[in-house]
Amino acid sequence: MVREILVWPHPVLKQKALPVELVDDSVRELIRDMFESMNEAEGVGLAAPQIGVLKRVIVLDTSSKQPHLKPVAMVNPEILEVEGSYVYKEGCLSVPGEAEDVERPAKVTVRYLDEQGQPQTLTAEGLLATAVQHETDHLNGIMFVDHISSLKRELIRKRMKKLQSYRAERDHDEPRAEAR
Ligand code: QAP
Ligand code: CO
Repeated sequence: MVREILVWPHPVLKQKALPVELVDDSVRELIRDMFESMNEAEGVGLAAPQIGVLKRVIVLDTSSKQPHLKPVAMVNPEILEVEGSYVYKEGCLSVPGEAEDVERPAKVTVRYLDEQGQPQTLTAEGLLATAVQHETDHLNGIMFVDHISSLKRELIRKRMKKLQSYRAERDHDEPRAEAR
């Protein structure tokens, strides 16, 4: 089922997600919903808090730009090692229409549980390395806009407020007074 993606600065996006105790059918259903929601929105990554679920689960699919890589779901991901530096113009499905340069390590080694609950270790470079870091940030309440200047962040905050009020009106809700 495609789920609604929360728009920053929704308060849930500031919260820390909880570890998954057991990878059971409910977690596999969550993963399926996350893939469906990410694919519908044409994203390369999605974290559970973005659909309002405060669990440590992320999905990634950079195969459009890294054709040798397959979509992957990670439960309780932990970045063990990082190396180098890489700048990528990042976006986020929770910050629609915005993109800004973010510098992060170029290469990461991440340990996680797969959909069967089996521990896995993956070393990623390029877009996938950026995506792993962007999505694990979400599990700690960190957004890519927390990595840019406060001036840019506040401009984006204003545009998100306008977008939200436009959407509310379109959906026949009341526009928020301060955004009118
Ligand atoms: C995170 O972001 C990411 O504004 C995933 O209008 C970003 O999939 C990982 C998207 C960059 C690595 C590098 C954003 C789609 C998708 C938008 C996304 C939009 C439509 C963002
Ligand atoms: Co994001």
